[in-house]
Parts: sequence; C-alpha cells; structure tokens
Amino acid sequence: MSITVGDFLIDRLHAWGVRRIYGYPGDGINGVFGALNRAKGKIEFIQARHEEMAAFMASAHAKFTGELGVCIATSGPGAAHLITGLYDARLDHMPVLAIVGQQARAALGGHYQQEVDLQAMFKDVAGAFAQQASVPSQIRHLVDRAVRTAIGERKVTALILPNDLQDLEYEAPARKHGTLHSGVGFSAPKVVPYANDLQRAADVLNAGKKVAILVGAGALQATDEVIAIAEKLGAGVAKALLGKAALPDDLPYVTGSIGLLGTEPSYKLMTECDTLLMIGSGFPYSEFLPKEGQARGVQIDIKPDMLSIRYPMEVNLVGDSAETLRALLPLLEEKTDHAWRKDIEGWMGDWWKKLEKRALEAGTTGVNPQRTVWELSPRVPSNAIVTSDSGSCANWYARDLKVKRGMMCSLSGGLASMGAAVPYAIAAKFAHPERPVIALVGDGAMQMNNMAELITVSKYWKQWSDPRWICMVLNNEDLNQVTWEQRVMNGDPKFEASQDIPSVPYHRFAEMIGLRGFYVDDAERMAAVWDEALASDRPVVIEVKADPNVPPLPPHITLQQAKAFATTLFEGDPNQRNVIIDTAKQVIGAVLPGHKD
Ligand SMILES: Cc1ncc(C[n+]2csc(CCOP(=O)(O)OP(=O)(O)O)c2C)c(N)n1
Ligand SMILES: [Mg+2]
Repeated sequence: MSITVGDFLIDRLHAWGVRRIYGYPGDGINGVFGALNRAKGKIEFIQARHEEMAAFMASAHAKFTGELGVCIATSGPGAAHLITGLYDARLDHMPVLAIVGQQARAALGGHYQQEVDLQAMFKDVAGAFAQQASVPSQIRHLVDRAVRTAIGERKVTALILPNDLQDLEYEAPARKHGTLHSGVGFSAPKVVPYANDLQRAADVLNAGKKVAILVGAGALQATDEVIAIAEKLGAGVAKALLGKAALPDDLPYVTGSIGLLGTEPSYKLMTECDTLLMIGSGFPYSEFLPKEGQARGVQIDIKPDMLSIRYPMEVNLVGDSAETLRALLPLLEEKTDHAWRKDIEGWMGDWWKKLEKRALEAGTTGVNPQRTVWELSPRVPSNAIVTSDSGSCANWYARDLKVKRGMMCSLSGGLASMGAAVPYAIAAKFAHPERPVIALVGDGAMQMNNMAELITVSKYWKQWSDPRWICMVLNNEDLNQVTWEQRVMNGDPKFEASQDIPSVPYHRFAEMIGLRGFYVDDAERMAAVWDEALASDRPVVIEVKADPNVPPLPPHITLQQAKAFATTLFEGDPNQRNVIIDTAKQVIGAVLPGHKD
C-alpha cells in the first residue's frame, strides 16, 4: 500500500521515539496533519493557542524528559511565530525539532501568499540543521538527520516541507548515484575525560582550602555525585537558575541561587573562595564569579564551547557531569579543616532568617510577593514541578523557593523570555501527569500570552491523572522587574507609560473557563490558599494582589547603583512614598549607604 510523504514522516518520527507533538495547524502543513490523523494516536498532537507557546512546550518537554521536543506549524506566520520558543530551546541547549510547512514548490520565488524564505529565517535559530525538502525520496534522510543532530548535538533543527510535497507518494531512495540511505537510532556516548586530566583537576581541588562549586542544568542528573564531592571537599554549592533542582536547599552548604536574582551567601562564596569547580553551567554573569586570579578553576561541561568563557579555568574537562564526578571522587582527598564549611553554614543560617523576615514584612500596597513563595516552600510536594516566568517572580522563585529532593524546576534561562511559565507548566504536566505542577507568573506575562494558554489547560486537564495544576499570578499592575531595573540600573524614575498595565480579574477568567480561581489580597491567607490549591480537584489560578514596591534587588548593590536609586526617589517617581517605606523594610542597608538593614 502506498503512503504519503506525510505518513512516512509520522512513521519515522515514531520510530525515533517521538510520542507527542505540540503545535497549531494551517493549510501549509495540512498534509502532515492528515497523516497525524491517519496514524490514529501513534503520536499525540497537543494544540497550543499560539505557535510560540508550542515551541516553548517543545523546549520544556526536552527539559523535563531529556527527550527530543517536537513542534509543528504552518508556513509563513505559523513558522514565524515559533521563533522565540525555538530560541529559548537553543539558548538552553535543548534538542528541539520544528516541522513547518511551506508554499507549493512551483510557487516558490513568486512572492506568493504566505511565502517566506524559511531557510533563511531558521538559519540562525536552527543553524545546526535547517533544510527544505524538494522530492519525496529526500524525506527519509532529512528526518533522520534533523532528529539525530538535535539530540546528538543538543540543538534546534528545522524541517521545511512544501505543502504539495506532503501529499505526494513516498518513495524510498533509489540505489543509484546521488541518493542517501539513512537509518534510525542514537545512543548517547559515555563521555569521561582521560585519567591524567582528571588527576590535574583533582590536584587543583585538593590544593584548595576554600572550594566553591557552581552547578547548572548540566548537573541535574548528578545530585548524588555533587553531594559526595561537596562533602569530601568541604565545599559550598551555589546554583545557577537552571540548576535549581540539582541540589535540595535543606543541605546546609547549599547557598542557593547566584547572580542578580541570587543570594548573599552565593555572592560571598564566590568572592571569598580560593578554588572554583563549575559543573554544567553557562551562568552568564562573570561579576558574580571570583575575580580573575583569585581562585584556581576547574570546569566540567559536555559542550566544549561552554568551557572557560565565564572564568579562565586551569583545567577544562569535557564530560558528562555524573560520570566525570564519579571518576574524580576517588582522586580527591577529604578536607580535614572544616572552617570554610562552618563559615558557609553560618552565612546560610543568617540568610534564611533574613529571607523569612523579609517575607513576613507587610506590603504597603498589597501582599508582599516574597510571602507567596515563602509560604509555598514548606508545602510544595517533593514530586512537584515548578516553573517561573521572567519578571519579579523569578527573584522570589530563585531565592524563596526551597527545593526538595525529587522536584523539578525550570524557566526560560538563557533567553529569559516572558510568557514561558504556563506553556512550560503544560508540557510538564503532559510529560508527568502524576506530578503536581505550579507556574509562577507576573500579570504582564499573563496578559502577553500565558492567559490564552490557560484555555489549553481547560481543554486538556481532564486527561491528566492528577489534576493539580496551579498558576499563581502576581497582579501588581506593573511590569515590575523592569520598573525596578529602570530605577536601580538606570537611575530613572518609573516611566508610567511603559510600565503600568491594566488590572484584569485573572481568577474570574479561570472560573469562566472551568478552572478554579482564588483571589488573595491578605498575606495571612496565602498559606491556606496554597493548601486548598494543592488539594484541588481541578486546575487553579491564584491571583495575588501584589505589592509593586518591594524591591527585587541583587544581593549586593554597587555604589553607583545605590546612588542612581537614591537619585530616582527624589526625581518624581510616582510610587515614591511607598517605595521608600517598602525598601526601608527590605534592604535599605544595602541600598542607601549609612543605613543598617
Ligand atoms: C518577551 C519579552 N519581552 C520583554 C522582556 C523584558 N522584561 C523582563 S521582565 C519584564 C516585566 C514583567 O512584568 P510582569 O510579568 O508583570 O512581572 P512583574 O515583574 O511585574 O512581577 C519585562 C518587560 C522579556 N524578558 N521578554
Ligand atoms: Mg507585573
């Protein structure tokens, strides 16, 4: 029986292990959708509200499963909509395949309707492999190479399929000159450095008296190994945002997040250490790492191009983090001096108290947003998946959410795009329907696109074995993270025309589409609302009337930033009074010289 190119594509993706595709239809890709339909559920199709969201879902699928993520869209506008979500995958090194339609072959080059030069458009985001098919016998090797390149190189790839080609009869490549004969299959290799390189790394680590470890997404599968190494070396461990779930926060030497959204102990760990071991992290901000020359450095990364680009390392190891750490462990000497470890534990004890104090302060104009995540920490189930959007909530996610062993967490890391938390949380739920999933989102990001994806939740939630899916929205009527950046980084007052956003009843919208809604304008109710949401029989939206005047400030403020901030307060910031009051409660000692916290 003959099959179409579309049928072959679906069969081949199935042979590669693909079981779910996120996307949106259109006539440019109908030949593939017809094939998906004929395949009768061999591959599940999940309909997003927008192609960008489908690409975020594919990226999150890769993050939460380790598998290839696949998204699909029509030609022209559908393909263009995918781009931001694909960049999210690309910047976080996630294997994602985009399948897009194109105008009919005979029309190409004719300024035809929805004709966009897709190969040029995908060239950057899917530069590893972006190919347009022109004949049926080509499809086999194009799928094989697109999939193998994506998973083998941890990159984004794109397949562009002219619409008339999709319905043509599939032809196997002939046995003749100028044809390709490809096959299915890929097994990741075990990548471990040579013994002498491991020894060089061990020598550096053994010589150190104050070892700091920084873990990123590359350490997510190496929890036991990082713990064993940290304990042997008496080290503290800071976590880049994408590595938040690599270690639980109840370990006394884990200093939590690093960077602008990070903790003071992580900052101290890096500025006071004499040795840095970086594992699977592309954390971008070098100013939060040791000063050049202060520490000797060892880095482990599976991707050679990520080595020694944030700090000049003495030993650069290409390797799988868990395997490499296991090979390194017997070469390390147990530290006998525990002073450094004691210092770190002391800092952490103080830090958690400080965070609690900050979280329990009352807001001037709404609920203190730190309180929302602080109350979640003791309640979050240890099998939960938590996602965060880009915005002030990412600060509270980074600092106040205490990760338990077994949890998974992620966000748009490298791209730091708004609008990823809900699609991430949807993909998390499809990948792990038995786990509770929680998305933390700002109101600006909600209005940008997350709100529409609640409709996707309402369409599918009854299929999920555990219906617990929670979206918490911080309704602060402000693009707050950027408002604070304007104040602190630029020394400008809040620009209301760009920063104010309208209030929308998110909880009522949730109720209108069959979900459950909670509205919280009293911080004292936050704990009880989490309890109710975590026991709900359906997905929940918690809308929190949040105080926009609580500063999501970096752990240390430079003198220049402090001056800039102090100046803005006297230059007509519309929220001046409440900003001063809330800031005084939070971090005035850090911001305004001469005051104590
Ligand atoms: C697509 C995109 N556009 C703009 C930005 C810049 N940006 C980062 S955070 C932010 C404000 C987010 O506002 P909201 O979602 O309301 O969260 P809040 O900070 O108020 O809690 C903006 C505009 C971005 N990261 N991504
Ligand atoms: Mg906001």
